[in-house]
Amino acid sequence: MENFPLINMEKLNGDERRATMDKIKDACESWGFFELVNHGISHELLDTVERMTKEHYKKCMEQRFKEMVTAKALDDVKTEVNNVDWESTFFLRHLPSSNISEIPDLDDEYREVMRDFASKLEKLAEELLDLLCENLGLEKGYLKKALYGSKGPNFGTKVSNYPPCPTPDLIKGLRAHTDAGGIILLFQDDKVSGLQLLKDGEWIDVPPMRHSIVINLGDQIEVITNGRYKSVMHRVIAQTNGTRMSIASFYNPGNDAVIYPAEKLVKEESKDERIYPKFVFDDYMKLYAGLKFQGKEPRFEAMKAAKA
Ligand SMILES: O=C(O)CCC(=O)C(=O)O
Ligand SMILES: [Fe+2]
Repeated sequence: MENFPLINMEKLNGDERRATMDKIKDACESWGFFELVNHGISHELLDTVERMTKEHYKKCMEQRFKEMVTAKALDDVKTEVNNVDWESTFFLRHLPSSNISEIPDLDDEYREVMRDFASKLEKLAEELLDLLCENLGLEKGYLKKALYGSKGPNFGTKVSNYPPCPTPDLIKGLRAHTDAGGIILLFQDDKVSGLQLLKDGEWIDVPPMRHSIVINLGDQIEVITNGRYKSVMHRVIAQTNGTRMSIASFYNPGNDAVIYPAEKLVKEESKDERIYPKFVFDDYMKLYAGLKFQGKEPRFEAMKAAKA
């Protein structure tokens, strides 16, 4: 088994640029996931985000999670649970407009740190989209534009903690799914593991690594690249020991963005039998809300049927 793809972004500036671009290409084609180091976001900022997120969890979220577990009797399940996840989360929206000031229970300092973190991640996402364009033979800016719509992308952060779970074989931290959107940037706990991706029928751990950012591709990138790059199923296994922090930021199309395969990536001879539909992103999201934990194929099929 090959190793999980690790990309050192510093090498994009030197004579190893070509090899690094190839590594990104292979990761996009064969994994749908890769891990970045030397991504330009300072370790100091990452450490602050991690410390404050963990403090916030202890102070404001942990007790609430325990109460939810008791209320739903999840601490003593005997059979598999398929309708809840063993996670404690809250969501921050950054674009098209920020809601950080409206989220209750956050210290001003934490709000400020998360704003700063989000703006750095937004830049990193756009830099990555251009690297993907280069590898795909699309003009610079193509993917950003494809996701833009009339008001720019939806960009948001899901802050999660996965507390220790007595029955990880019966309840998932997060059930298997592909992400609906564009490109996802994940800052995960450097010690407590749990994230796995499905590759060639096998669940593979995404290894925790201090100060790294894990990237994965969503359904929209699969559609726009006409399937050259695929969104990949992933899940979180709850652990019996330790609370796992994960901060996933979703760089998604604008609500009214029209998503379809890039002309350049659709072969002349297969134009009559297009596999991927054309649709408005918001329509896809409405469907995703109810079908998240099923494969993406029924979603693509439904979008095709909706147009017909
Ligand atoms: O917590 C993680 O590592 C992954 C979260 C995730 O896949 C999601 O929220 O879509
Ligand atoms: Fe996900």
